[in-house]
Parts: sequence; C-alpha cells; structure tokens
Amino acid sequence: MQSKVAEIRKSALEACAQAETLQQLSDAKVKFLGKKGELTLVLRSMGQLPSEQRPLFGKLVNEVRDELDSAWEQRETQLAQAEEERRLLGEGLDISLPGRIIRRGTLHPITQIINEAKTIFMQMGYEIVEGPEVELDYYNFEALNIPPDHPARDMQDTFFITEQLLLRSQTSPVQIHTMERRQPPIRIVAPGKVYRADSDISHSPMFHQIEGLVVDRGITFADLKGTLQLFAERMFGAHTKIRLRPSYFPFTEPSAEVDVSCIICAGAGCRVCKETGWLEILGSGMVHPHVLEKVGYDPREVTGFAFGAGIERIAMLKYGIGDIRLLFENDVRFLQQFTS
Ligand code: 2U9
Repeated sequence: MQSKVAEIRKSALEACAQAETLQQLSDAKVKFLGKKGELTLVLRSMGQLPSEQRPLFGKLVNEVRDELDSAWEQRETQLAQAEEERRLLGEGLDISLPGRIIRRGTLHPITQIINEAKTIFMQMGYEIVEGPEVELDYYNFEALNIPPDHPARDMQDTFFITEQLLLRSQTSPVQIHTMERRQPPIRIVAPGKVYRADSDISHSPMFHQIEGLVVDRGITFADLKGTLQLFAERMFGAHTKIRLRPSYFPFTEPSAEVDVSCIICAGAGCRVCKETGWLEILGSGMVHPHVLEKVGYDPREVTGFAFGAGIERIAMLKYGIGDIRLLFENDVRFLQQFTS
C-alpha cells in the first residue's frame, strides 16, 4: 500500500505540473485529493492493514496530502498569474491613449445671470423672495395701481386662466404678498418666470425678471440711484456708468428708465447700442403712494423705491445673443459655450 501511495504522489505531482489552466488544475485536484480522489480512497482502505501499521501509514498519507496541497497552491498562483497576463495582453490596453473627456454640464446662462444678480443684492443686504406663477388679477394688476382699462390687462397681452386668475406678467405680486405679511423695513428681490403674450426675436411668452423693492422711513430717489449704480458696476464691470431717463409706470411715481454705458463698446458707440453708447437695462421709480396704501402702509410715514429688469435682455446683451429663442431651445452646442 505504501507503494500505491508513492505512485499516487508521483502521478499527482506530474498532473499538477502538467496542468495548463486553472480548470485543468482543479480537475486534477478532484481526481487525486477530492472526496472520492485516489489518495482519499487509499486512506479509506487503511482498514485492510494490520492495526500496528495503520498509524505510520496514516502519517505517510497525511504528509503526501500536505506536500500535494502545497504543490497545488504554488501551481495555482503560477497559472493565475499567467492567465491574468494573457487577459491583459488580449485586452490590448494602450496606456498611452489620452483619457476620455468627461463632459460636464453647465448652468443655463439665464440661471447664471439670476445667480449673479441674487448674489449682488444679497451682498447689499437684500432677501430673496419667490412666489406663485399663477396669480389673482388683484395681485398682478389692481394692487399695483394698474387701472382696469390699462393695455397690459388686455387678453392680447396677458394669459388669463379665468376672469380673475392669470399667469403673472411681472414678479411684482411677490412684493405685494410680502408687504401684506410684514411691516417695513422691507428690502427684497424677487426673481422668477413671468408670462406675456408676445413672441419675436427679442420677446418670449415666458421670460425671467428680477425685481427689487425697498420700503422704510426716509427712503429717497438718491437711495435708488446709488443702489442701481452699485448693481450696474457689480454686474457689468467697475467702469459702468448709469443714466436715468424720466418714464411712466402706474406703480411708481416718479418713474425712470435706467440705461448703462454700453457693455460692448464702453460708450463709444457700436452695433449693439445702436451707436448711442447706452443700453436700456432696467425700469425703476419711487413706489406709488396708492400701492403703499393698498397694503396698509401709510405713505406719509414710509416711502420706497422699486426696480425691475428682464434677465433674457441682460443675457442677450452680455453674451451677444441675437435671438431670444436660442435661450430656450436647449441645444447643447449653444449651452456649452456658457461654461462658468
Ligand atoms: C411693487 C411696486 C413697484 C417694479 C418695476 C419696472 C419699473 C420695469 C420692466 C423691466 C423690463 C419689466 O421685464 S421687463 O419688461 N420693469 O420697468 N418694474 S418699476 O416696480 C414695482 C414692483 C412691485 C410693489
């Protein structure tokens, strides 16, 4: 029986050395060392030996098993390495190839301008307030001193849902809600979407505005001018000048349109500013006393200023965009030019 063990050992070591793959190695292991393997069977037949020979025989079989186990372990490591090398070679990995570029998304230019404006006003101590896009006629028109026969109230201009319900045509209802809820001092900006029945290369039925409102004791037109001057410098660059022209809005009195020195030619005159050196950017004025009264403020106690700007217009001027529709088509070739 000892010679049988020696025979098994020899053929097992040969099979181990000759195995070319991990599968062959594993098959050979089953054949010699498995539950029904040759070495296991020989150990089981130990009962045929005289009892005094059994311990020595058992020891011999165990030594051979240990030897074979370590031979298998070594071969397994060798074959695993060889297989890994073959796999890598087969993959044909060229580590000198440049990496694949991960395409990063960017914020939409409108979002970027809104964020910039919000930051500028937050740094001046303003709060950001938002409100619903579907409004009552009262908050969009009546509370803002817009008379019943005003052209803006025409169905041609505003999207009515019912007689009393509409898509807001300005963000001003947000300021009315805020004033109804709170007492002065008020210092807020309201950015958001607004809707008007208008569509051409510079008008979209949905666009974005940012409006501001300050109400407190002793607020003057000088506060308005100073605020807008600072905003223009931060938004368009330190050398930007502003110019106020008298205007009319039902919700402000007096009212002014605000121009900034052309952000393309710095005032020299170019195609963008139509050779005038100025770009109209904002509307503004002192809050009309009727508006203050309607929210329960006393216009003899408090005064305020307000302003509003169209975000798309600012984006189009800043980035030289000729058609507003480009801002809403979401063509990646257009959008990826606005990496922040
Ligand atoms: C309250 C009182 C007054 C907001 C104002 C303008 C002037 C203005 C336009 C700019 C371009 C709208 O997007 S646009 O077409 N806005 O000219 N907006 S004053 O006045 C307010 C707002 C709220 C309670």
